[in-house]
Amino acid sequence: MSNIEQTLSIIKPDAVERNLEGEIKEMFKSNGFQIFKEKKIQIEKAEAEKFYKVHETKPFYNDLCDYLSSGPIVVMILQKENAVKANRELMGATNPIDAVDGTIRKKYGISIDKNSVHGSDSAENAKIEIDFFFKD
Ligand code: IDP
Ligand code: MG
Repeated sequence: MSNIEQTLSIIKPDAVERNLEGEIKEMFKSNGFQIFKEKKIQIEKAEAEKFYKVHETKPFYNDLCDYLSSGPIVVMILQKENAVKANRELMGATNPIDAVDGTIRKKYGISIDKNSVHGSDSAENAKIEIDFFFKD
């Protein structure tokens, strides 16, 4: 049975800053994702705090929110069969050191905090995150 899904992807400031937007989008497209919607924005720290609220008790929360709001990002709705899981696989592990060959984080990630991309971790969170950036 077909299960076309949408998931939220973000090209994070470290990757936008290194002009990797085009190459990363090409990786999504060549792996069968359709970029359904996209926009390049810079968010306020307060918005980053809201977006990453699930991590508010973590020691890295403040730095994470400073970082996500530190420069332009590209937010995208990606569409594909089982897009949530497929995107997590293409992104690779949170820490680029642990990411396997062929993944975006292996290829472009600098460190656990500057790991180039965000991707929703469940279908439920994908809906919440898509609404967060694209509901208007
Ligand atoms: P994910 O991005 O692979 O879903 P999460 O555990 O949801 O990883 O963490 C969100 C983001 O927080 C990560 O992408 C990374 O940028 C940052 N992060 C996660 N763990 C650490 C850490 O131990 N130190 C610093 N930053 C972290
Ligand atoms: Mg996550």
